[in-house]
Amino acid sequence: MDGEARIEAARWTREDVEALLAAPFAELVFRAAEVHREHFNPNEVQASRLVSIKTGGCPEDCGYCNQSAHFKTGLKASKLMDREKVLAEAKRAKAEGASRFCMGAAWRAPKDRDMPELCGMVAEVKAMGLETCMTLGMLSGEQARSLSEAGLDYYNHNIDTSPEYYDQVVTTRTFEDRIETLEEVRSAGMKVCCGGIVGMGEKVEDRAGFLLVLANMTPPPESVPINALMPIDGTPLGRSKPVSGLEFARLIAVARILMPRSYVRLSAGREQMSDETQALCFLAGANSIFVGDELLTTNNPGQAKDAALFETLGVKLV
Ligand code: SAM
Ligand code: DTB
Ligand code: SF4
Repeated sequence: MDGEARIEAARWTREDVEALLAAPFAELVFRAAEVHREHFNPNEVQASRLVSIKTGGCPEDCGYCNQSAHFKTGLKASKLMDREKVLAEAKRAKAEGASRFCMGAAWRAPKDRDMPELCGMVAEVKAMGLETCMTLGMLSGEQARSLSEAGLDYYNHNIDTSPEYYDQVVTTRTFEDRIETLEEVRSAGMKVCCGGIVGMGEKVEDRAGFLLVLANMTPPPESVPINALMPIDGTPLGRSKPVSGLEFARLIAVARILMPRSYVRLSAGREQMSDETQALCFLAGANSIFVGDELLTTNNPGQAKDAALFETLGVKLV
């Protein structure tokens, strides 16, 4: 069977995903760990570093986000970071062991006039020997092509939740808008980083719908960040009920089984997770994290804590 036919044959149904989400925990994690070992070294975890190159003041109303101008979160907005500062951050990330540098901007979409500067950042970060990733909001085909030509390896653009729950979370754009940008990213030849958030008051069916869309993308995203909501005071979702460690690990296991060859990233939320929950997630097939002491605007465990955890687990960050 050629590659394309194999991908076609591997389409998942809603029933498949719901059955996995309801499976006995030990069996599920065991199967996920088996799938993980078939495609990856289970003792290696990929390390990405985030930096917010344009913070706050965003016109979108994503109900989880610290950076939306619609909510009073107390965050100070700033303009696009100077290239020199971005490069200094990338240098630090590399020295601290990150292999990928992800630049995030609080925009609905980049302006065409910012593209040369953004492309310059990509080229220079790449020349430092880091993989490059950006997340800037929606892209036109032309913008996607110029980032790709500048050397951008990955574009992050999350679907965040199920198509059915999406308008409860964001009203200033549609689920379909997200898919259109993802298609532009693919057509421009970049790798796709696409995932979402749990703990936003969604139902189990929404988690199933969310994973189903990701798993049936052809091909599935190379990188799948699963974020636990970082609750932000002042946002509509700031008081949502947190997801337990076991529920989170279950989701990781299902993502691993549905997308055997993708990097599944244990993303936002590690700050609130115990070492034991994180270890369970790595056993269940998570094989990527954000390193460093901050994400975009919120906290992350940082180098000393992570070094101790990975030493204990015998896991190498790559
Ligand atoms: N503005 C761009 C966009 O929305 O695509 C890029 C930056 S945005 C902050 C990137 C992703 O971060 C969102 O899609 C969401 O999945 C995640 N995120 C934002 N706020 C979060 C929070 N409070 N907790 C967990 N994840 C969050
Ligand atoms: C993703 O899925 N998670 C990252 C990255 N992509 C851009 C962002 C997490 C943000 C957490 C909240 C904050 O720090 O503001
Ligand atoms: Fe803006 Fe992105 Fe935050 Fe939504 S998630 S408000 S688009 S920065």
